[in-house]
Amino acid sequence: MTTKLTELLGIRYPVIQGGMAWIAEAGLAAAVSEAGGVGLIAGGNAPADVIRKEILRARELTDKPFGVNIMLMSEHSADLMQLVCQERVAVVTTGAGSPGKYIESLKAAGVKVIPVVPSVALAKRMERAGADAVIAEGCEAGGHIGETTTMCLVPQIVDAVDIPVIAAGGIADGRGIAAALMLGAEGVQIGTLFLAADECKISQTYKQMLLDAKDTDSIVTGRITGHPVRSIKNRFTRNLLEHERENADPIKFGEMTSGSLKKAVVDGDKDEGSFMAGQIAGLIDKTEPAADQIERIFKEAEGVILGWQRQL
Ligand code: TUI
Repeated sequence: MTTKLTELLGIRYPVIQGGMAWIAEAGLAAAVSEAGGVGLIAGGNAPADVIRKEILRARELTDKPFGVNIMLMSEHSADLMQLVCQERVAVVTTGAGSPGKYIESLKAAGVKVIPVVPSVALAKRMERAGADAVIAEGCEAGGHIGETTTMCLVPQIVDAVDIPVIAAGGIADGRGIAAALMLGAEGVQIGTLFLAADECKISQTYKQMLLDAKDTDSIVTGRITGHPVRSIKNRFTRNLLEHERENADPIKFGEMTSGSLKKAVVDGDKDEGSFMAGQIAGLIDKTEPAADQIERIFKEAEGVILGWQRQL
């Protein structure tokens, strides 16, 4: 499948793996890249020396292009920007803020820049600042999200910018990919499905919660802090929502959420962990190697598109 994204990055399938903090390590990134997509190492809140080791480890596992996701709320984001320039990583995606001030130096180092944007206004700003593409991420996605759905966000951003638009949020099979392409996207970013990849080393509890999740099992917390997060409903999300309704103290909220993603990913603490996942979790019912996931969903997409063309 050839699109502006496959041409921009020199890849086989137009899919970028989500930059899931604490989760997306070299092993997953390399597996996705080896399979023909673009794997990402998540910077999360980690310092640069940790991510440097992950970059070197990914290079041992694959000679295909991979990237780093830089979460701009991290205190280490400026150091990570320097690191990816030094290491000349193929591509950087960003989340939870605007990477505007870094784009010039990234491009000078030959790093492709693809910011995640939750709005038309930020997409336009990123295009003016020199971004190579944007990821339009709808609020169906897991983790930190904006307010607009993928279905509404993607076509509006496609109309507003000339750079390629990648659709994200709610995509986990070939129908989702085909729909994204119909909306004018040049590719997709997929996070939640890759939680079920064999190479994704999260706790068994996290995997099982993902496989068990139904359509209505995710919920958004944290609106009072201005940083809403979607995760799978559990005691932790119930406590947070109760706090939001009754006390609404953002500082206490920060204390309640601190360390909760690690509790999900590493400890498998089903009551106190933050099990970030998108609304599409309900569609995911099996684990398999990342390469099988990618081949399966793109074969499905091709089938959906060809079947639809035959009807015309
Ligand atoms: O970043 C994500 N998803 C994430 S980051 C994360 S770690 C975290 N944990 C708790 C609270 C906050 C973060 C977990 N999941 N997706 C990309 C994304 N970026 N979604 C929304 C945005 C975004 C929001 C505002 C991007 C830019 C933005 O700009 C505001 C501005 O500066 O104009």
